[in-house]
Amino acid sequence: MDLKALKKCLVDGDAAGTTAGVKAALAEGLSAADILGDCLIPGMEEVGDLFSRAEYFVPELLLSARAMTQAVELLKPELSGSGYEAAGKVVMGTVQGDMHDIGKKLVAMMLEGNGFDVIDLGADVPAQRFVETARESGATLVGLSSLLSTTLGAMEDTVKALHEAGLGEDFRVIVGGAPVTAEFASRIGADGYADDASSAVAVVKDLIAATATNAG
Ligand code: B1M
Repeated sequence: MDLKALKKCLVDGDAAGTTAGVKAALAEGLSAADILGDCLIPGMEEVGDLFSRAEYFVPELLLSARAMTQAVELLKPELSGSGYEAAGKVVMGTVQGDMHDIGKKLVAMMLEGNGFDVIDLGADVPAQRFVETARESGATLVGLSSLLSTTLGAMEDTVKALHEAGLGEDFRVIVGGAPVTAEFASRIGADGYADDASSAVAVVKDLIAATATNAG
């Protein structure tokens, strides 16, 4: 499979070509992580660069996003294995005002693949919905995603609402997304920060292990 051709399909917003390319790459034995890391994620970065240079506009972003979403769905079975006991329950979502959900979906899939039970609330999620879902489900960890610098305030408000909701001593919040930094995460009182999906899994595991150690 020519990964350059696959990347071009994604950048061109050709969903049929992208899904056919992903199927061919999987059939040739490439791993989901390699297809994502060497081809699809750099492809979306290129789409963002084209948008920044005003060569692409929102319709082109939407076409590439649709192709990426379909590709990610195809990779889901490999990213999220099944059949083992849940390592913990996590609520995930993109904060209010922000419609970007591809990166958050990837984080959710990687967590599922590592044995976590994930409740994915989608995008544009109000703070109170995170609070209510965490309370009703008994999840001990919430993951918040933001892709817009204009929704970092909603992320801060959501972290505050979750910490003020009295969800228990073991409750933790992690944050991530392109404009989020470790410094910002710590300033708004988040318990963890990760800059990509695989480090998010490591951070979630560490936070849950630390609360289990403290409890023991
Ligand atoms: Co928009 N958009 N977009 N967009 N978009 C960006 C984010 C932008 C950087 C493009 C640019 O200008 N270069 C820019 C934001 C600038 C800023 O605020 N700093 C931007 C803009 C401006 C906008 C609009 C305002 C455009 C407009 O209407 N004028 C508008 C906003 C709408 C809204 O949300 N209210 C808008 C709309 C859209 C679409 C709807 C068309 C579409 C999203 C479709 C969808 O998600 N279903 C879209 C897209 C596709 C993008 C780009 C091109 C690609 C985003 C993406 O999917 N990346 C993006 C440019 C870019 O990122 N280079 C852009 C691939 C994905 C795998 O990466 O999401 O970063 P990412 O996730 C990573 C990490 O960030 C991390 O792990 C993931 C996997 O490694 N991560 C976490 C994410 N969440 C995490 C949570 C964690 C841990 C890690 O813990 C909980």
